[in-house]
Amino acid sequence: MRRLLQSLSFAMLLLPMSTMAEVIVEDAWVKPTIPGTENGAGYFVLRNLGPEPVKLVAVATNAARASEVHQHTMDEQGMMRMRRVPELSIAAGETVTFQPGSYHVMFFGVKKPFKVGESVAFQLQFADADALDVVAEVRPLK
Ligand SMILES: [Cu+2]
Repeated sequence: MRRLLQSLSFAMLLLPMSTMAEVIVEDAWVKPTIPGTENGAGYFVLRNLGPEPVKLVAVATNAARASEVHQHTMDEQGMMRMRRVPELSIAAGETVTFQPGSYHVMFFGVKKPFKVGESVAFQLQFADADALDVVAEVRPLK
């Protein structure tokens, strides 16, 4: 029994969770903050290349007082609203695009204005994969 436990834990050392989950971020950018406002938004393409689903559960940054994953939705009156997404599941092989009018990272209380040409660093945190550090370029809205 003891030997079985030892070989089990050895096998687990050889196969850490982080080698199973493989999530990548591409094309990260944030829009410039509007003068006089203190909220910002960030966008990117999130790809789950691994064989297991992953769950995005938090965003951390030093560039703002708080940051959250948000989704834009249409309400019954046809108005665009946004709501916080506490957990975003990404299936194996799935790509989720964060873009204006859809998913975005919301920055509350930016510490200094986001200006075109500068960059904003943040970290995506997953329930079941290693955190991803992202550096997003500030780009004008097209
Ligand atoms: Cu938002």
